[in-house]
Amino acid sequence: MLKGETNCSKENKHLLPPNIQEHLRQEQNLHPEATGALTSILIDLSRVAKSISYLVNTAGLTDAYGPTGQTNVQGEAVIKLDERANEQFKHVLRLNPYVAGYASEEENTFVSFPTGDKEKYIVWFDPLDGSSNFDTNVSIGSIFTIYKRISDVKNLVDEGDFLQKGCEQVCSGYFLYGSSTMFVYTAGHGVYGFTLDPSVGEFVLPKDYSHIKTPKSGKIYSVNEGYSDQWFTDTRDYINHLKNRDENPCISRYIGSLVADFHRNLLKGGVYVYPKDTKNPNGKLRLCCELNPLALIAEQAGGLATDGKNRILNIQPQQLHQRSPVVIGSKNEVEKFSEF
Ligand code: FDP
Repeated sequence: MLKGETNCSKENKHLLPPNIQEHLRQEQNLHPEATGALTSILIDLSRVAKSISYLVNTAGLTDAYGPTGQTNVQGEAVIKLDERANEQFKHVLRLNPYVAGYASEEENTFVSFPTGDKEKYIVWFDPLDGSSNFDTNVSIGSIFTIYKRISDVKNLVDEGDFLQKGCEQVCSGYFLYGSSTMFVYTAGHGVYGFTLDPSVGEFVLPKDYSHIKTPKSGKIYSVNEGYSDQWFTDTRDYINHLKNRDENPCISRYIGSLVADFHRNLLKGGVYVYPKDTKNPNGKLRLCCELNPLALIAEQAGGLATDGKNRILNIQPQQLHQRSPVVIGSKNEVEKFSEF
């Protein structure tokens, strides 16, 4: 030990927080049955996060703002970065030896890769969520989820692989392009949030973001109140209750970027609601590529996610781009919705 150095400082002072590769290796070592496939996919996804983060941060310099002129499968205007982010995911997943196919929020149907014995996972992703906020430099994100394929490995993946219930997810997460870029994921053993250190180009795990837990109750409600004239009574009564309850009345926070709204509420506590209403009988958000991944994160952090009645993770998807209403966040506030 050097002069003046304590045991404590010797252990911790100059140690870097683990980067994502080190963290995933450690996690893999805890599971002797692990083959390294999931680690490999997550490391590849962290590269996708870095490249999209770069595209987001330099968009004003590279003519990346604005629409392409196309509309996607949802009938929404595709912006240039939607397309570029989608390409980043596809390119990296196609080269990963463990991925048998993917489905994207931006594309009509899934894509299968020629398979051998190794390709046992499929990946669902939303390449750029909240993209209508992008041109104005508001926080946006990407969402992904990974399932084990259930079809025979001798065949190409089929639709059934992509229509699994959310409770079958092996791992899910999101990238948040905010005041810093974050990579948040769960593989069913807690939620971890990495921050991109731009000085070295690595995702590192700050101590406070290891095993993220969401407060059991919170005072934020997030909903687009511009649609309140279209709401059904249950939603209206519930939101009124949150605002006017005696203990801890809620305040409104709504960015209109799902990942950013979800992430804030995850850390601070509260509830995000995208309800069904008279114009949108199934709400707006997509079950497979948006709600299931976030529901798994919410539950792993101690929160809940329902469609108002049913656990999101128990819903059997019937269609690839199926929508669902959602109430997601702190346990107390989500449970309260069922009383309305
Ligand atoms: P966007 O259309 O900009 O991609 O999933 C779509 C989404 O954004 C979410 O990110 C966001 O929370 C929601 O739509 C916002 O919808 P409203 O404008 O209807 O509130």
